Amino acid sequence: MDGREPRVQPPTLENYSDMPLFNTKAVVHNTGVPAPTLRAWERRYGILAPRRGENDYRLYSERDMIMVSWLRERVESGMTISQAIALLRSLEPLRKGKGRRARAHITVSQDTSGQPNAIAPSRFSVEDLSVTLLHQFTALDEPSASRTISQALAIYSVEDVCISLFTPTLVEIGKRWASGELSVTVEHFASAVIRAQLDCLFRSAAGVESGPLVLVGCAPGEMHELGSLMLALFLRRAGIRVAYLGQNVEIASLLTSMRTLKPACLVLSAATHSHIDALAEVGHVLEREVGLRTLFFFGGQAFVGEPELAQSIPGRYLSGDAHQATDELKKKMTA
Ligand code: B12
Repeated sequence: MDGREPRVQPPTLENYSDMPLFNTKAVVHNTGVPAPTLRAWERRYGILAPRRGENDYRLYSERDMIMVSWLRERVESGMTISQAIALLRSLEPLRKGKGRRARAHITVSQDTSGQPNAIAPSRFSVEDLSVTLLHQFTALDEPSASRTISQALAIYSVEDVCISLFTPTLVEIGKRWASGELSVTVEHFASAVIRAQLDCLFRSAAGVESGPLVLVGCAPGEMHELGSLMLALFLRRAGIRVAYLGQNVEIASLLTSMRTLKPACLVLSAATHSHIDALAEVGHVLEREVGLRTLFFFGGQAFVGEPELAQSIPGRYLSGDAHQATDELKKKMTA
């Protein structure tokens, strides 16, 4: 994950005693996991190996209890127990500093009825999740793709999922589409699923109702909106009051709203060169608006590797991804 640590850390098991001291009742009491579930985890996944005390009772260690509590938390966050155990096994080597880059690996999982179900990741690095997601998008399998996204969100922050999972997956889809390997239907399907997910995160993030307003949208004519929607989401999560304007903003009516609302910033995104002139036009229109003190920012894929293209646009160019732009805007707004 581009050097970023997963949000979920594995339990530091070696810090706890492995002395077999606790009976099943104590483990149930301390972890909240019922005894039959504990025995099922033991039997099916071999994760616990209680020793036998007097009267042949099972005895667990403090280390066992920490592991059981950790697994319970993962299950509560939406994983199946087999996924939680796979996650534990894939995080352990990372924590011990022996992190070996996990090879892309996909398995067929089973649902609760024991039936084979859709492709599910057996490892949880973003690279592996991306391979799984690509597979699910290609199969137009929305329930599985949504489950993979939920798993990613259970492990990584929203920002990391957007920057390190969604963005490279979409870029890969774009490459495969351009080379004819993947159909436009799959491209549309994948962007619709991701857009719905971003929209859901955006609507459910607690938005502030006062303070300087930031308007975020796409340059006139620009239909690539996922980058700007991510930016709006990150800004909202950073505590900034934001309104998301969507694709292809229409400048005349936007200006009417801006005269009333007096936003602190307008931030527009361009993904392709063909919309750079439209950004320049917005900049010129805003320059002519005497009395409107809105700062005009722009950025996006169109400028990557060619920042000189920004010079013709009256406004402030923001380089970097949506996460870096959020930090930058936050600094500017609190300065
Ligand atoms: C999905 C997609 C579409 C969807 C978009 C759906 C939607 N609701 O957004 C649809 C089907 C509409 C589409 C249409 C087209 N597309 Co298209 N599309 C893509 C694809 C596969 C993914 C785009 C995406 O969402 N990426 C993920 C986002 C998150 O990345 P991003 O936009 O770069 O944003 C990141 C940064 O740039 C930055 N950022 C973004 N905005 C901002 C703003 C600021 C201020 C800052 C600081 C940072 C920032 O932060 C983000 C996170 O890191 C790309 C492939 C690719 N390489 O991206 C092709 C791609 C962009 N499309 C391409 C093309 C050619 C087209 C069409 C012309 C195809 C056609 N013939 O119809 C049309 C043009 C439509 C238009 N008028 O704009 C080409 C562009 C080539 C080029 N360089 O000019 C690409 C690169 C595919 C390719 N490999 O050839 N597309």
